[in-house]
Amino acid sequence: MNNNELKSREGTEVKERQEIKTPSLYKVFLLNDDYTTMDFVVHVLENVFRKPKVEATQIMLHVHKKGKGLAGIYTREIAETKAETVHELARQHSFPLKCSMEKE
Ligand code: TYC
Repeated sequence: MNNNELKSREGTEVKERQEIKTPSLYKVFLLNDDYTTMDFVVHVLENVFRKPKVEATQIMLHVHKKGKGLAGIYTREIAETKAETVHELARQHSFPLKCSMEKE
């Protein structure tokens, strides 16, 4: 008898229809622009994406040189909230910093 099966009182095995779905994951990218300061991008990577300073600096420089870079991978709602937080923080500081999301 596995996890999805219960024993009824008559001793008959009854399968419960329990669907177990693994959530889809989404990549959150930071996009380069000409106006957001390097310090602010590093601050966002440290405080929103919880990256250590050295890694945050490496990601920021990658975005600066290549145009975009991976900030983190999350389930959909968490990825959406991270992107919203970045856009709101950027807006508050009058920077045009943007994120994008891609389903893995
Ligand atoms: N290109 C910006 C500058 O030269 C720095 C920057 C890096 C901006 C990464 C956005 O996602 C970004 N000040």
